[in-house]
Amino acid sequence: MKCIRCKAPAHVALPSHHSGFCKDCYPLFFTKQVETAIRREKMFTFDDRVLVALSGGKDSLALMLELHLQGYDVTGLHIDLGIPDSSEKARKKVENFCDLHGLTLEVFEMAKWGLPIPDVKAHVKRPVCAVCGKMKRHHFNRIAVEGGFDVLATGHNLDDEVARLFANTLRWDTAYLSDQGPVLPAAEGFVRKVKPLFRLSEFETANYAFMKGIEIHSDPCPYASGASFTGHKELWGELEHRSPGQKFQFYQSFLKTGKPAFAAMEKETGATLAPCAECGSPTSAETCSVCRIKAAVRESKAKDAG
Ligand code: Q46
Ligand code: ZN
Repeated sequence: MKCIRCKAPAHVALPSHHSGFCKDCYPLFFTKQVETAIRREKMFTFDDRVLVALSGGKDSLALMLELHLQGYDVTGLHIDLGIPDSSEKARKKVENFCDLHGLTLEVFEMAKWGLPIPDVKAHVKRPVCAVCGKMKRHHFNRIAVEGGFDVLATGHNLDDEVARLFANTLRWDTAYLSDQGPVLPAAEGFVRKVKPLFRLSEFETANYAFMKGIEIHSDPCPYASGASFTGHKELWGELEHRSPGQKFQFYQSFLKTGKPAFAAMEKETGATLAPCAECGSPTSAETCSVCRIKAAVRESKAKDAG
């Protein structure tokens, strides 16, 4: 196969795009996809301050580098979860990456805030990943709002989005289906959230990270159950193999026809939000779920100690 741009031998084959690219042209394809996502979905402009959530994995670092190279005003935000061994390594990768590219980075430490994830694992009965995810989303939003950022960008790729959409569809979870998409508009207490990599697959993002020489944190989290959409991703991998382009079509069709219908349904049932009495984040209860979890862990630890 030859590179569709320059006719040199292709390095990466992309059946869903009926094309292939050489090493030099592939990053241009990647850039184009990100540009298209930002422009068509009106994600942000060059005047906006963009906070980028950085886990240390390939997707978030690839996104940060690409937005920086395109000239956007980006700041990285890493949440140090306080998980022994794992969190130090992830943080180091993010810090090294930002140093290397001269990028501004903010680090938020869960341990200093009073609730490292090992405490969640030890004291909360719910699955640790559900609580960890909730905590991360809470702090991403809070820090973006408090820092006056216009938008929060995350490295979710097409595979992540399709797997999540599929899981939401299997449950016909109308609340999640009404919200899912590459852009979640700003609302009272919530910053706008965007996913500029939603047109690119995990394979395509990994290729970009590799070609750009990005050093990523690839060790799995020691608390990962392995269940997080892995089965759905495998299923979709099979469908995509049989019929290249299926994933993108499924997602795009949902955005066009499914999402507006679910959004209209939810509009009628949506809860009203007010600031949390503890932290000020928007919530439908008096205190938000994150503050309630933190208080419950504090109580449980006190009980154990005394
Ligand atoms: S960090 Fe947190 Fe993940 Fe570890 S505890 Fe689960 S959610 S697996 S992306
Ligand atoms: Zn709160």
